[in-house]
Parts: sequence; structure tokens; C-alpha cells
Amino acid sequence: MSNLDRRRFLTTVAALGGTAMLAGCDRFAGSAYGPRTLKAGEDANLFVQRLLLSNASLAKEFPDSEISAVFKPNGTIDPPDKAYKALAASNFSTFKLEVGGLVERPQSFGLADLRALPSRTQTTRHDCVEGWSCIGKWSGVPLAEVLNRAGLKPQARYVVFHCADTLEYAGGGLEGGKDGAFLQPEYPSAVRHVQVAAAGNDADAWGGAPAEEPEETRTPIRYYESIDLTDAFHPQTILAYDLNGKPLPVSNGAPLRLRLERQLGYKQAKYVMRIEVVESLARIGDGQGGYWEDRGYEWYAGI
Ligand SMILES: Nc1nc2c(c(=O)[nH]1)N[C@H]1C(S)=C(S)[C@@H](COP(=O)(O)O)O[C@H]1N2
Ligand SMILES: [Mo]
Repeated sequence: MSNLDRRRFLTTVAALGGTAMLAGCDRFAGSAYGPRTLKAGEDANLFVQRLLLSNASLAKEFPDSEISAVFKPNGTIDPPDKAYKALAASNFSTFKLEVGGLVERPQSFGLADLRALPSRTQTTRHDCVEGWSCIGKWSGVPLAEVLNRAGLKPQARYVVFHCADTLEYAGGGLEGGKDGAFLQPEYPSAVRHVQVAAAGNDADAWGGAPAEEPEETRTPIRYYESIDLTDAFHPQTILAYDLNGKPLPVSNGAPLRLRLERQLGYKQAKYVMRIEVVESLARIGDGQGGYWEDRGYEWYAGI
């Protein structure tokens, strides 16, 4: 359903009134909360929510024949960070996804652990804000599986993804820095990587081994993103480890990247190292919920 269809549908539901709508709906007649819903008018809202949260809110999935020949890599395509380079050199055998913050049981998953969990495969279209799209087939573990193993605390509201790639340094340590070139949306990655070529001489934010040479004193700003719990538990929200049936290439976010199919490209965090569950986004980055959000992009990037 497109947004427009969805809006029309909601308008129709409103016009009919919840009860009329329910009376004509076989699917809900026998459900446990059907009778209660018929009594309580306000529960029509729940009905509409459930309906929208079922099939109607799934992003379109495509047949394999429509998979793009090349899935265009964008943003960081080869993280300059030393800790990441070491992981890549080990073919990510030492990779651990850390899950912490407002959870009952902090977790740490290697790639084999993640592959042993239930998986989901989906062929979807990625839409970048720059105006291009690609269709790819992603396989991974539903984020819900990972979060359920950790168990959310009652205050949990958002899920934050901390990535391995440094884009710039705090305080404008790089030419351009925060107040210069990096304000340009989607700054060409080739140029950006020349500028951050020295990244990674730091004890790093996602728990990798501290680097051996401590000369680098600047604080790296790494990519990060965040979503709310509705999106976190959406069935198409997965941590993908395969693209088109093969392990994710470095350029597309190896070893693990988020797929969140109802939002734009910049929400699809690549190189995910650590997941942090929080109550508020205020103290993450500059407080807007993502690297690009801190630079003016919308936090909710619905398609
Ligand atoms: N860690 C990280 N994730 C990222 C980015 C990035 O630069 N670093 N770029 C974002 C943008 S703008 C897009 S369009 C997609 C690109 O994903 P792709 O390289 O698989 O095409 O990743 C998103 N996730
Ligand atoms: Mo993008």
C-alpha cells in the first residue's frame, strides 16, 4: 500500500466507523479480541493499528529476477579505521556484535552465533536520498530475535546502531570538519576517505582493541543510526549478513548491516558493531539520532 493508499484507506475506515468496518470483516470475527472490540469504540483504533502493522505496512518485496546486477555501494565503502581493518583481515572471525544499554541481559554474538539464529531473506528496493535505487536480496537475523535474547528494560524506547567507520573528527580536526565540507549531504566518499585516511589510532567506541600507536588524540566521529521500537520489531527489520546469497562485501557493510525496508538509505547502518538500547537519543552524537540527522536530515526517513 502506498502512503496515499494508506491515507485513503484510513479515511474510509474513519467514514465507515470502526463498528461497521468490523462487522464486515471476516478475518477478525473469530479473534479473541473481536467481541471486545465491537463493544468498545476506541478499540477500533487498535484494529486499524493491527491491520496497518500487518501486511499493509510491509515494504514491497521483489522477485529475484529484479535483483540489480550491481548493488551500488555508497557512503563509506572501506572503513579507514585500524580496528576495522584488523577485523576484515581476519575475515571477521573475531567479530562480536555487542548488545547493551537498557537490556536485562547484555549479549555478544559472533557471526556463527548470528547465523545460527532464525533468519529471514527479503528482496527489497533501497532508495538513497541522492535519487538512486537498487534492488538486493538480503538475508539476516531479525532484530527482534536479537533484542528478545537481551530482553528490553521497561524504559527502553530506541535502538541505536554504532558503526565501525570514522567519517570525521570532533572539533573539525579534519579539513572541512563539522562546519565545512561535511555539511554537504552525501559528501563523495572517495574524497572523504582521503581526508580520514589516518583514522583509527584510537581506543575505540565500539570496544575493539585500542590501537598501538597513541599519537592520534582526536575523537573520531563514527557513523551511527537509531530507530524506535515499532521499527525495531518490524518483521522486515533485520541485521543482514548476506547480500544476494553471498557474505556481505565490505563495500556494502560487512560483516553486518541493518535493513529497515520502509525508510531511506541513510537509515540502513553498515558496519554495525554495537547495539545500544536507550530511553532518549539526547546523549548520542549531537542528539538528533544519527550521523546525517545531526547534519540536518530527518530522523524518520519514511519512504
Ligand atoms: N556505517 C555507515 N552506514 C551507512 C553509510 C555510511 O556512510 N556508513 N551510508 C548510508 C547511505 S547514505 C546509504 S545510501 C547506504 C548505502 O548502502 P550501500 O553501500 O550498501 O549501497 O548506507 C547507509 N549506511
Ligand atoms: Mo544514501
